[in-house]
Amino acid sequence: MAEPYPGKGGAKPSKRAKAPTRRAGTVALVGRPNVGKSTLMNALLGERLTITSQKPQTTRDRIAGILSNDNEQFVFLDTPGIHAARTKLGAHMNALAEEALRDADVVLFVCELGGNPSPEMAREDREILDKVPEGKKVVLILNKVDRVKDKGALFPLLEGYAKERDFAAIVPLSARRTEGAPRILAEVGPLLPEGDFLFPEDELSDRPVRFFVAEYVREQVLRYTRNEVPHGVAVEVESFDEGLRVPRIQVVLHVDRDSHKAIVLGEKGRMMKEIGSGARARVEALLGRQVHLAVHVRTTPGWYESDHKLRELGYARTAPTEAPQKKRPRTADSDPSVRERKSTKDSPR
Ligand SMILES: Nc1nc2c(ncn2[C@@H]2O[C@H](COP(=O)(O)OP(=O)(O)O)[C@@H](O)[C@H]2O)c(=O)[nH]1
Ligand SMILES: [Mg+2]
Repeated sequence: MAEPYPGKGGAKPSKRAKAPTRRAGTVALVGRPNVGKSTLMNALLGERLTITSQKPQTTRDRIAGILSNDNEQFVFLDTPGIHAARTKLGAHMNALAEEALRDADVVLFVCELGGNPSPEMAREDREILDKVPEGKKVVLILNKVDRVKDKGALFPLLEGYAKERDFAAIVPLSARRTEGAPRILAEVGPLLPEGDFLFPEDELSDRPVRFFVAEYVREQVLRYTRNEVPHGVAVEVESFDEGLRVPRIQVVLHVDRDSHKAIVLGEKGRMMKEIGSGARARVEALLGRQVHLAVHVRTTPGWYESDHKLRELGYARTAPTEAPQKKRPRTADSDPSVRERKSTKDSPR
């Protein structure tokens, strides 16, 4: 009698037909400000999704970046750097990061290396590591290895850091170059819990496009301004008219003081022009289509100290004092445009 299923005789068809295990989970990128968390997230996603800069406290929110392959879905959570907060905004940022490191399935703990790194973990790093609950799966990322002059110094360093915790893996890399990304995915994949995908597989983020529009404007402000100006800036998308052939986006850039307004506008509005066109290019790259972007500047003194304003600007969905809640990123159909772009990119034309 002919065997109904190809392959070795004897095995039960149900076993052979079994689908491979699917895994999905949240992976929080945490660490001090400026160690390269956002750069690493973009390297992992293969997209310049989140904003990065040379200035600390660039990331103010917890932002999910989603990467799916056939059997694994990584929901990376980029978080603000944990720091000594001086404002309500700062406290809120720390709370977001700490919530992410408690709730995520896996933690990517990012440290940076300097030219002559010490084999001992810095106190500030250790303080963050101490916040990670016992038993959490932690992968240690030693970023910026390109800066280490004597690569031989890496061996004692790996040994020293390994004493701090039973890390699932230690990966030295340069997030600016993307070669390290496959290694991280290979280490983290098996650590993800078994289960169904948390998001549709073509989704890139849990955030709506308008969130990234605001971020890309802020990124340009970070790029062109100095000192306290970038920290006193918040961006609000007032309207987003998608019905037009070229979507029209109106944005308000809140600054802390009138003197900052003059700086951001620049001579004859020149700086504002640069900020607007830089941000527009980023939005167009994300959406894969042309947009019209108009940016207006408004003085809103002390917005970062006002609970009301923070909420209005989207920075205080969870009050820093609230008890931590087990939270999965939003699964609502909140970001059709980011998703749309992903699928067009993957399709043959
Ligand atoms: N030399 C070097 N610089 C890096 C590397 N990764 C990130 N950076 C830089 O470090 C700065 C902070 O990066 P960012 O991703 O914004 O840090 P975050 O605050 O931890 O999110 C930026 O200027 C990055 O270009 C790296 O591998 N090597
Ligand atoms: Mg960041």
